[in-house]
Amino acid sequence: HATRRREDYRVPEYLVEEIRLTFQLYAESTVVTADTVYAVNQQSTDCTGRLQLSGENMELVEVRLDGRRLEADEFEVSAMDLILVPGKDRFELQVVTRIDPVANTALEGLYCSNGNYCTQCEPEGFRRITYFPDRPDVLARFTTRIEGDRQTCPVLLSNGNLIESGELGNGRHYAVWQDPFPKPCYLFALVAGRLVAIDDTFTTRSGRDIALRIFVEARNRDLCDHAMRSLKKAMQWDEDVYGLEYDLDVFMIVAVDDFNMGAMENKGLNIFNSRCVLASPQSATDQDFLGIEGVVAHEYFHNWTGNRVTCRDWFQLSLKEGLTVFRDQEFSSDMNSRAVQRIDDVQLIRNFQFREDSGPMAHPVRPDAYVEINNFYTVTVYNKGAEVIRMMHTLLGAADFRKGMDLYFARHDGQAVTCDDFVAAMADASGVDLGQFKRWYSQAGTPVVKVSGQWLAEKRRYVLRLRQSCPATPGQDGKEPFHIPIAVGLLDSRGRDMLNGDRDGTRVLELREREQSFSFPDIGEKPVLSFLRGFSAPVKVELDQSREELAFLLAHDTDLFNRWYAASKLSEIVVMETVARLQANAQPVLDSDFVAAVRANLQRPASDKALLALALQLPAETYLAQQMDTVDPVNLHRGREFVRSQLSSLLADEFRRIYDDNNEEGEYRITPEAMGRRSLKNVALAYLMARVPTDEEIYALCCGQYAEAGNMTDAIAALSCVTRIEGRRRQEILHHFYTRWQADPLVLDKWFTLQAVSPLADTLAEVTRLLANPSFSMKNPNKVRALIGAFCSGNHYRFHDVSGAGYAFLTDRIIELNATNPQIAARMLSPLTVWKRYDPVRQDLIRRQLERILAVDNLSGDVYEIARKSLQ
Ligand code: DPP
Ligand code: ZN
Repeated sequence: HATRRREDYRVPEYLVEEIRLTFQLYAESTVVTADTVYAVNQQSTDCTGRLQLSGENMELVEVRLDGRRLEADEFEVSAMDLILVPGKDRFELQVVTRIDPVANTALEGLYCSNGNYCTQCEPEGFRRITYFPDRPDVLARFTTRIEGDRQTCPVLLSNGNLIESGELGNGRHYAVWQDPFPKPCYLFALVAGRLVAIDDTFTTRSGRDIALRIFVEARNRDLCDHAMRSLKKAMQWDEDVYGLEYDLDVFMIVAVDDFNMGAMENKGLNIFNSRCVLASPQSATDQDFLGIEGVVAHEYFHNWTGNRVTCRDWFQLSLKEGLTVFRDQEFSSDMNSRAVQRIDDVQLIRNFQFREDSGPMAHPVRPDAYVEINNFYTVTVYNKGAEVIRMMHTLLGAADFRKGMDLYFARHDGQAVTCDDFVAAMADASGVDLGQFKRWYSQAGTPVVKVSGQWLAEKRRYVLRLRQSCPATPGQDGKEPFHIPIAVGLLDSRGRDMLNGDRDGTRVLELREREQSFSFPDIGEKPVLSFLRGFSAPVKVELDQSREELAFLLAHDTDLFNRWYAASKLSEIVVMETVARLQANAQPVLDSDFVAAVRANLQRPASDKALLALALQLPAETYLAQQMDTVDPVNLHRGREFVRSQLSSLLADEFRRIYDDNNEEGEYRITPEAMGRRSLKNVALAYLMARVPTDEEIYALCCGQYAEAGNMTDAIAALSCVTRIEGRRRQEILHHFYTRWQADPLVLDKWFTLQAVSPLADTLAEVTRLLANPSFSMKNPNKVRALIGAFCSGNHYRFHDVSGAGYAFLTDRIIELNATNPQIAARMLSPLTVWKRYDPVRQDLIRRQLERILAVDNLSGDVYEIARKSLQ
């Protein structure tokens, strides 16, 4: 398993002028003929004369150079590549390969899902289709001819425009697609199968009509409206906000059930995990609706940030992903509640990215080395990458940021470029010096900012002292200081902003030194500090604020994000205090000031119900675990549950009133207001159901909600409360749900997950039994994530059972998946990677499982890399 390094980048020795592909589709034996025109790259200084093409898992049928069939001694072929010496500067190579899409369980390259053909080529799947320079800096014009059976494959699709189609006899037909835009092969796509299309159109601002088509299996025909609406909104938004128009005449989305990722931005032919397309109020939750809108937009936005301007090499992945995540987050903020969107995005950073950044897989937003690039489609590259773009947006301001984007496209349209090129465009367009800022791309780890504030009464001055540091990460011992935008506000005793910053009461400080002070004149009373408003940088904050101050911020901060932050910080302090008492074998007690603050929050008229719902939720165990020196899963769970059940009893009347006030469900709508109301109601229900012992009337209320729910959000909310409580009725209601939704794999994913995250004692036994359920399949990544992923990553308490049974269970599954789908196997490893954070007994149990994984024969590079780094 070789390591690749960013510093070893060389420009390609040969470029591709065009490629003509012919696919003769047969289930177990598809023949691919690739006619490719190569020419020596004038920029290249390597003159080896060797043409080295990547290729894996295929049978090579024949190779022709300018029409002449090459003898076996005229090329070298290995398990990884094909090498020949063409002896000329420009030539046409024909490569014929044979592949088996049915046997392809890795879901990379060409494979079958429910009998339909589809492809996934990012990052390195094209090399499983034909021998080719499979790297993003080789851009080519593609023409694709597909031949297939008319009965089983009435629909034949590829990138670009359909230029020809017709009959072949023998019940077969063909279609030829041509993509006018040169692209790297990772953006190639082919789809063939029995699909139906949902059609619409979008007129661009220059007046071109674009045909929009979503292809699904016939049974899903009625589930595409939301995705189509989302697509049109995204197209409009990209024109309005960035002046970016779509460039082909047709834009297609295809939904498939078996897919490793969420979706893929292939030029003009996006392929989606059906989870990110299909929705109806009966079968999808509000979160699903929001997720679909976000992913549809994300893939659409890639057309400019990713496709028109692409990456030079895979170390630059965040160039397109960080930027495109930032764009989809902003889109969703404009379509829905900005504050709620921000809180959701920050929770992802705090719960998962911070954990990655402090563990053995910590890597910079622009990694320096990898064994398997699939392992670097991470929360760091994507979500921290988006935070890095967001910080530039904050430092430059919206207008200059837009100028930077315009310059980036003007300079680089049609090119494969680097993160440095992007930052250079931003710096040149704005005049802002981003030299120090670029450390966000090269240094891993989460910076810590220590804060102390002092009000000098006689000088009427407030002084803020900030100190930054960043812990060592693998391969990076010392770190240079970061350039950190810190948005702050100061509130007076009535909760009014005291600063006249550029953005109503908020000032953005630029922390560049290890230690720096900022002084605020004309502060006539002792202010309450509202720090890191809107989470203006992905850092950990060390700031001693009293519970009174936090309660004050929760009630008054003009920055809605920071109100939520204060609520979350307050709950964190109270839960961790309870955990500490449990660890000391002391009786836990709930802080009455905390209860009073929550009560006041419940009694205040809620202007934004979704925000209130978020403020009421206690931080997740995966987040709280990071706050412990040695993670103690049992007391962590007990402490958090104690706080939940205490709030439930002490505030039962308030929660009941909130539930009743928000229970009216007229016609189902997915507006931010309606979603906010549902989430507040369901948070109240969850608290009511958290009372120990269960209140019978409430239990009946919850079952009633399940039985009468007209939408999946309410049904799942009720079901999820019931699955946390042992008993016969739990079995009945789970059985009812299963029977009702047996034919809908996406809904069954929810059913698997609910059982996997249950805190009940026999959850692992139940999860193990569910592996044998006829609706479960280890071949389907959604099912693996819904059951195994949910248990191991979403059930911290039961997964970390001190018997080690959870660890052994996961290891067995990883070893199984290693042989069929290495990408998914490697993903599943993540809860084991942070083993050093646990006690010696658990450490030892996990380490032995990691060693067991490393001893497996034919271990994939994907799994090897993560297991190996975890043990180092
Ligand atoms: N499908 C992945 C995404 O869009 C990889 N490009 O983020
Ligand atoms: Zn993406």
